[in-house]
Amino acid sequence: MNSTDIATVKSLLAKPQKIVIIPHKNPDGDAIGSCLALAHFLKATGQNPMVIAPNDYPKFLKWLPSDNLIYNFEHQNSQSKKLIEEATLIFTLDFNHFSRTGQLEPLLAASKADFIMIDHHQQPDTYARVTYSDVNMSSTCEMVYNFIEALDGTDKISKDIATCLYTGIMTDTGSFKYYSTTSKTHRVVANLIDKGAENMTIHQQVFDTNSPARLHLLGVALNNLKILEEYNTAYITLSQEELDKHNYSKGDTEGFVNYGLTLEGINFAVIFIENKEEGIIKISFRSIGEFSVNEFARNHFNGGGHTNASGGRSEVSIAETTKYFESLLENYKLQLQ
Ligand SMILES: [Mn+2]
Repeated sequence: MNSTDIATVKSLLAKPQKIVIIPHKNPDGDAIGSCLALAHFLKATGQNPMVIAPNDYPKFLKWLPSDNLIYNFEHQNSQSKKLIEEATLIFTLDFNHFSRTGQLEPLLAASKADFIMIDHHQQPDTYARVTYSDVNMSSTCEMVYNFIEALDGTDKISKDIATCLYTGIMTDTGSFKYYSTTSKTHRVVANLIDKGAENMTIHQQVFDTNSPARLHLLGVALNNLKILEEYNTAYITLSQEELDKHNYSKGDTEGFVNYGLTLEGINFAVIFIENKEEGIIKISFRSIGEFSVNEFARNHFNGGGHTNASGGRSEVSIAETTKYFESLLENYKLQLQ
């Protein structure tokens, strides 16, 4: 953030505001972690913020210190609507276009509130009064740490805030191994541990609380893995029937896509997951190196994200989707080497 932005934020927060904080739809660890951390921080400064998630978040994040600061728009619909309509200041975290919020989009578009965007995705929209966007950042949580630091607020970082921020940085960096993980990221994380984040416990809460059904579903996913050596590509499919058979619940397939990248020589990994209720195939893309899955998802699958991690969707069957996907690879053969 530049000094003008910092001054603007300081003056906005110098008076009592009606604040809501919004993560993207299907919020992940970084989205929920950053929103809750910011909510706890703003509360510590005397504000009274509320997080409104467009829909539910995964079980492996439910242990985060939320202190009833979070509404699920699908469950607390009228309360959430009212809060957004009355808001004077709206933070949008870990996304940069209203369309990423699903059903919240028309409410946000109609709002007269001042917007503050904190986000690390590419090609940010221009709706915010203050846009803190940096695509080189590991995570929105690292940016929220910087944001708090810019407001001279690090002494207000409680154990709860540190825990939320640590969780988001850990999940968005693949446990500190992705390209975007810098020495600065590690310094922030070290400070968060000093502020009380219990790194080992957080890791266990997120990664070591599998149900037997989830591990069996992973077995199915790995069994379905298809390797296209010619294109240094591997992909996984999961049908609705396979999900149902293993009592699928939200978040169960988190991280499955990454297994493709653990194969030697594979630079591009994809997972196609059928969602009968929404009538779509949900797709996650991951890459190693310079091949941009952000552009790939934008160009072919109605999505986007980061250079090495993105998402998209398809409205035809899994079989048709993967056939189309395979047909695209010839054009990218060189880039995928
Ligand atoms: Mn993120």
